[in-house]
Amino acid sequence: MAEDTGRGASRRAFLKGSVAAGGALLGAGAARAAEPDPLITEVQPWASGLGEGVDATPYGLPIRFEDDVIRRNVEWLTADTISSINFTPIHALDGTITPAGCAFERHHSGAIELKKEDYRLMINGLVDTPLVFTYADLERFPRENHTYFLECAANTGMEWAGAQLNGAQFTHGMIHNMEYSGIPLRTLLHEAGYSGETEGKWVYVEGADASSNGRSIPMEKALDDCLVAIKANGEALRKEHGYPARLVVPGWEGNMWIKWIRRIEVMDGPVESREETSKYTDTLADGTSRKWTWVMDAKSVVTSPSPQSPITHGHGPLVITGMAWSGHGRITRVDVSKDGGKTWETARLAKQGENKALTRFYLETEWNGEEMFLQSRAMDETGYVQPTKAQLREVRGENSIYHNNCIQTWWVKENGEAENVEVS
Ligand SMILES: Nc1nc2c(c(=O)[nH]1)N[C@H]1C(S)=C(S)[C@@H](COP(=O)(O)O)O[C@H]1N2
Ligand SMILES: [Mo]
Repeated sequence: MAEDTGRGASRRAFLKGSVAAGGALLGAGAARAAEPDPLITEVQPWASGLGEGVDATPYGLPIRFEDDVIRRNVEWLTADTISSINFTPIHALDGTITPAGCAFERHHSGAIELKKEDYRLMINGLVDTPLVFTYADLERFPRENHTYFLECAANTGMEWAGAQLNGAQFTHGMIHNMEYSGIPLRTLLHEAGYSGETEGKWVYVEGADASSNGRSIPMEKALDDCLVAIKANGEALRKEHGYPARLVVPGWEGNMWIKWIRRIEVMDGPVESREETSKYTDTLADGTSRKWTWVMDAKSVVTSPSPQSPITHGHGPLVITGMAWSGHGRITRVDVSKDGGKTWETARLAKQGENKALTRFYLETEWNGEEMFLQSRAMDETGYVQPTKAQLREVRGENSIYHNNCIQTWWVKENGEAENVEVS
């Protein structure tokens, strides 16, 4: 009881403080208090008639007032809409689950429409019993549910040489985080008689689209936590995310998460297809390239305030929020800096970090109109600390596109607007 009373008291103090600050600095709060507010004193149209019936929205979309919370693309980045990418509006979302309707898409040859009835998944190569599964077959295997982030290796790739795109959606929006229901790849490989006693040390996975997006995955990962997912966030995968089935490769770069997955070949080595060698590799300062970089290192970004989510409410309490993730496991801590990395405060994690999934962080603070150089710095369970841009450049040079997990800086100005900048 005593504890409850204590908490109530401090909560009241906080609210009182916030009203006082608003009134003193803006005058707006005081003016509203003096005049009767018609939104309170008068009967409003929405209270004097009927709302829509329950049959108006068999499958609902967000209310129209939220119609700017949409995927966007960067025109100069996408030559056409077929081999294309768009970005999740992370600046406007909260929590960790990305709604499928605005989760970014990346296609090498467009999004295809593949009926469940026409769906086939083949497992062949170095297995005892090559098999073909229909969609109905897949539904009869034991399923698991896991939430994972998918980050495109190119996320933040335009920022290597300098601060470029003005918005978290564009700098960090090639990511989504969904709860998948799927069959462990291990289960299907064992069903096909894969025993581990063959030369089969790799799987080559490909999709049903024209690009096929073929990728080689070491058997260790295939047997560990990969899933053939048939649902995301509780519902069927959206067409653009690989309906009716996609591969989930937890913590690994997005291009390996084969959509519309149609074939898994067990092989004795990697295929080294065009797209897994000419792309998604990191060219270093001396011109040599790293061969495979599968795991997405720990990373974070402040989503609000940010260029597309400026401070509009004046001085006083401010909620700084963002998200953090690591392909190596759980996020254990996120620090926030307001002065470009000179000093740090530890943020509050909304929930304990989940394995290879987004973690939401908050820093409740007071803002009195001073400019800030806002940064966030993620740490994961391996002890890894997200590097600064300078630290990353020291190791990687500036020839890279992919795998940029550096600390991001937003310059929040005195008027609450924010801009993508670099601090040295
Ligand atoms: N079949 C197929 N799978 C694919 C691709 C593709 O073009 N075809 N693109 C890959 C890339 S590069 C990424 S980043 C992710 C994007 O997944 P999303 O569209 O669900 O965001 O899918 C991967 N899987
Ligand atoms: Mo990607």
